[in-house]
Amino acid sequence: MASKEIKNILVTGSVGQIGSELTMALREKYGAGNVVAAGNRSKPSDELKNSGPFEWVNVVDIMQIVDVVRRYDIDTIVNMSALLSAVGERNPMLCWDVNINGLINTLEIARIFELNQVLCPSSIAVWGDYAPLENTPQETVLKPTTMYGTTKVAGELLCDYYVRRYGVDARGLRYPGIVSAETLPGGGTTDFAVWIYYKAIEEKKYECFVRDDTRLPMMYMPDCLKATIDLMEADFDKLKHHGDFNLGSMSFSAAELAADIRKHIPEFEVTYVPDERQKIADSWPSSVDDTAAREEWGWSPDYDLSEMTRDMLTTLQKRHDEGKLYG
Ligand code: AKB
Repeated sequence: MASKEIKNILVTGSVGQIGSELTMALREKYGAGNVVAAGNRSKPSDELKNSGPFEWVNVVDIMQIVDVVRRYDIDTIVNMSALLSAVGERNPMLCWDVNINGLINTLEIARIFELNQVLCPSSIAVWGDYAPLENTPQETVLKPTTMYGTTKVAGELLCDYYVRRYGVDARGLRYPGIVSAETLPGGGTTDFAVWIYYKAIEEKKYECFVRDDTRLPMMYMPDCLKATIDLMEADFDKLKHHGDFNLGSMSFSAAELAADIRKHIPEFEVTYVPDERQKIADSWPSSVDDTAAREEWGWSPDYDLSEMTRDMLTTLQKRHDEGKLYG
């Protein structure tokens, strides 16, 4: 089955940390009018709302998605709607509903309307008990300990099922923690790696909710956007995997991250007060083997920790000086 041309894209969850920047990157590439941003409850930024079409869509209601697909002649859906790991543990039923029913609605629409492609991100949260947590292989035991991880495993399996059973072009990648300076993350375990930069600029101190030796795979937003768009544009015939590509970039502990920030802000102080998110972080890998992504669609990251830190601090300091650190 050859890849079909991407023309009109719907991004659900476009108000979130990744969705907001991905929508803007897709608008740049495919034309602002051809990328519909959809949100559910959170208020979209002026940039998102004014730079192209914006629609309110609750992914759990299939007819709301159908309506937008018909009106805008959508051929590709990027399903970024999800409850993340920490917030998912506080409301497991809602997490299942949004992450799974939202995804299967999208896949069903792709099947019925013969869409060109569906992309649904997965996460390092698919791993847990029994998986090797160093250089975690592409193929290994998937026994997550959270509802979020459970929905991500089920989501990967659903994508692969729709590829095999119906010939739907469904793709997905296992995002590490994503660090970015535009939209704050909401409800994840890796959020500390974003907050630490904001607090370094704002208060020169941060109380971190995981232990100092907590080492997780992370990625800077420009690499996340590159990976997502590269996978969307990859030749389907060259893909052996579909919904579950491991995606590596950098790994660091919370203490190493703090030390890197201290190279720019020597007085920066971090205290470590682990909460319920520590258990989630402990169940996730510290690094992943992304050979399949490198071989099948040419993945290669650009940023390391020191480049990311320099860029994050420069961007946030500028916004702070203009009195709009939080937008
Ligand atoms: C989370 O922390 O829940 C997310 C993720 C790694 O999928 N950022």
